[in-house]
Amino acid sequence: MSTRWFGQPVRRNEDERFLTGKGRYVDDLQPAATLHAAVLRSAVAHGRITHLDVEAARQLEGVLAVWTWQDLGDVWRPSPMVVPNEALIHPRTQYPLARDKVNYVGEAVAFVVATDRYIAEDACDLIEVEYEILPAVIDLENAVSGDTLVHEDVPNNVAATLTQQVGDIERAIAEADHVFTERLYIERSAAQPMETRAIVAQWDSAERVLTMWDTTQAPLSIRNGLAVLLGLPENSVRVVAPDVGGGFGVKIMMFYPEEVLVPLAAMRLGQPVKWAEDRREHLIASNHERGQMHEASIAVRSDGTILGVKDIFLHDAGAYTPYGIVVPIVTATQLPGPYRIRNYFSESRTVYTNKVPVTPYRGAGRPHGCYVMERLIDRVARELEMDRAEIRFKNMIGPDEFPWDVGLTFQDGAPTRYDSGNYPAGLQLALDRIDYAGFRDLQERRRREGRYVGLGMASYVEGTGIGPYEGAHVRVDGTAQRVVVATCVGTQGQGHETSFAQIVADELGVRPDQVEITTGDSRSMNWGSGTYASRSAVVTGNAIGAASHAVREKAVALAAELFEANPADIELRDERIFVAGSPDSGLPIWDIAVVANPIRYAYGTQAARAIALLKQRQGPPLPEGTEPGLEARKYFSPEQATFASGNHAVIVEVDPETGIVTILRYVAVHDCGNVINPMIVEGQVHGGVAQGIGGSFYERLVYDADGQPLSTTFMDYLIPTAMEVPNIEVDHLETPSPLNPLGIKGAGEAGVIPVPALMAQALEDALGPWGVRVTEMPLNPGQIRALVRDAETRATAAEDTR
Ligand code: MCN
Repeated sequence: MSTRWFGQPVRRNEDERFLTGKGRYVDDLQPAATLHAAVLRSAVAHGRITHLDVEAARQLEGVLAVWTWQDLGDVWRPSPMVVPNEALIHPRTQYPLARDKVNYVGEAVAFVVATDRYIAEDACDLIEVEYEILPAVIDLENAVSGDTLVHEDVPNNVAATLTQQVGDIERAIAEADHVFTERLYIERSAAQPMETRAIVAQWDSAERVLTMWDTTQAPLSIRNGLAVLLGLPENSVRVVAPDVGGGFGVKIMMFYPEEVLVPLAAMRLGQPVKWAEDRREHLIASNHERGQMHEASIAVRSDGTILGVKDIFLHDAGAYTPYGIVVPIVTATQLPGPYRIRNYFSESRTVYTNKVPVTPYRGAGRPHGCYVMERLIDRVARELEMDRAEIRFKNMIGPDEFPWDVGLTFQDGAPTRYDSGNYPAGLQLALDRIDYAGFRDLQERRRREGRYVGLGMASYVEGTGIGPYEGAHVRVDGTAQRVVVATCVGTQGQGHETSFAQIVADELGVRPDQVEITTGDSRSMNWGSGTYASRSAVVTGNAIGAASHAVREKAVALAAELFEANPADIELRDERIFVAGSPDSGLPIWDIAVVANPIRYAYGTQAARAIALLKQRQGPPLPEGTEPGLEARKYFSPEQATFASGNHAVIVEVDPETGIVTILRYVAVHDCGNVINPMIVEGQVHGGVAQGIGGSFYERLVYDADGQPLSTTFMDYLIPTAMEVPNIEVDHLETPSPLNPLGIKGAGEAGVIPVPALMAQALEDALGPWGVRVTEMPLNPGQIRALVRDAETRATAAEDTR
């Protein structure tokens, strides 16, 4: 019996390496004579550099270089604007080292290279730097109205105003029976991968080749950018992302200053240079996300039909916009979610503040959009006294309404057009799993015991798998009896070595553990862009599918010739290639790879029978028009995003005295089209939900009024642990995407998206007796307790006036 690997919960090929401590991370690399770098960072949020003296640092024994901006020559250029947009009229990107002004605490001011990290850090302490401190722009609303400017030439600190609309929102509002408005806030948080950022660079002056090992999610983009910046041919720069301990978006950036400074130092000093970020640096100087303030209105009929949504919001960009306005675009275009919204108006202002720059972090703008939409629906349900599930079903796009054009332009410039899905079925499944029908009884019973439980539900749609393209090279190595696959996406824990191998295994009739996937090495593929936007399964997966298929066709053609059979009758299964009906008479696929390489079989191999068969033929060793080697390279370029979706439901218990929330049950119904590996997808959903729980209750990046970050260690910035993350029950719904041959949609970010929305609703439900209203996230126990107290005070005041 042959197995179809696609769809199976195959154990991960990479796990043995990780679980036995054999992973190879950047900080594990220690080429001979490696030097170590450290960065002096701004201690003030906004200031002019009035004095900068590095002489004492240069004199310290063991120091090889201390650079300020003046030492960088031509390389002192702003980092590229990765995703330009017409609406972004005031783009600003960061220079590798600040010149006369700093714009956030953590901005790089000077760079030191020494024989060890201790000396490099000591040298940083010897650098004299003085600032004229300027008022800091911290609060989002003050930023747009105040006189204080982050960049003097950007009026009101507004980098971009983006309007997206469909239908006629003013008419919808005028015709509505009710219009409800909410002010909603989501605070900053950040990815916090287990492995912080790290770089090792080595310059081979004889070969004139620069090799950089980097925790980046986009090795090819970094390679291309570095080649331009350093004036080297592209193939003289090799960027490798080896094992990477999580990225979640924060490692997609191009360029962080160190990605320029470390390779430059390696070239100039002629010795390898290493820089590995510590956690404090990561918290204060690697990019953040979230941070939006919305004022949103929903227009409805009395029966709960949504007529339109209007959303005006401020997006905190931090000090620079290296990733353009991708995050607010995603928020705006994904806010309508699975609902039939014919009239929609969104206006975002992207606002500079004196904080760490904002670039996409898992979910990339979607948790905020989902939060706003779901909060609005909850408000309608409450005001109209409707069941919250019923109002959702009433307004959901039906399974027969695809393709559904939301009428907006997505982050890739293509239409936000949902390709397939079944949103009501997903919600129903989540509600059945969590026993929504029986919940009111449970809630009543618990309340009688003095316990407060609440249920939440939330739904989202997620654009995944955007272009422009990715490629793959698939080669059967007959001697090693392995299939070797090169891609150029990076991997940070997503299990690509297994899920991609499953696609290959099906095409070539081998096992996934016989397929070796290389990711993240710019030498193995020349074109591609990276791992982000939950795109690798869709884009690389389909490129791998196409390349494996091409290899299969080549093997079939060769075998047909050897067996004097019709190609249509050739099958591949269990590592063998044979004429249908007579598997025993076939050959191992590995032998076909050997005969596909006439040079190799000239040296003698074990594929004797295949060679003998081949020699019986007339003519050249390979059929005419056949290239040697059982290998192929293919690319896949999707025309637009494919839209995944999901529905989560939760039951929480809240202690009104302490504000502590316990998650009693968590159900995630997820639709990412055809699932390659359900176990991996479940892991992806689990990880996303855990980060969503962090963003709902624990993770908050706090700045004081002067722009000093207060969350600079894991004592202050709390990450949920296994104690806080409940058992997550995952169910898959599979509505294949019609936009790619494998019918896949992305899965990597999904889990995180609906969590704050869901938790807000569950909190309100649990604290129903107090009439608590949730308008911001995250909420810690003190804030939840304060919400209860405020509600009590309001109730007492109302009593008194009566
Ligand atoms: N998959 C599948 N079937 C599908 C869709 C996906 O089996 N229908 C599998 C894929 O083959 C892959 C994994 O699920 O093994 C995730 O695939 P995909 O959704 O394509 O996401 P990417 O591989 O492009 O990864 C990026 C995505 C993003 S954007 C963030 S952020 C994120 C995430 O993945 N960061 C992660 N998941 C992460 N997981 C870990 N462990 N670490 C991170 O940094």
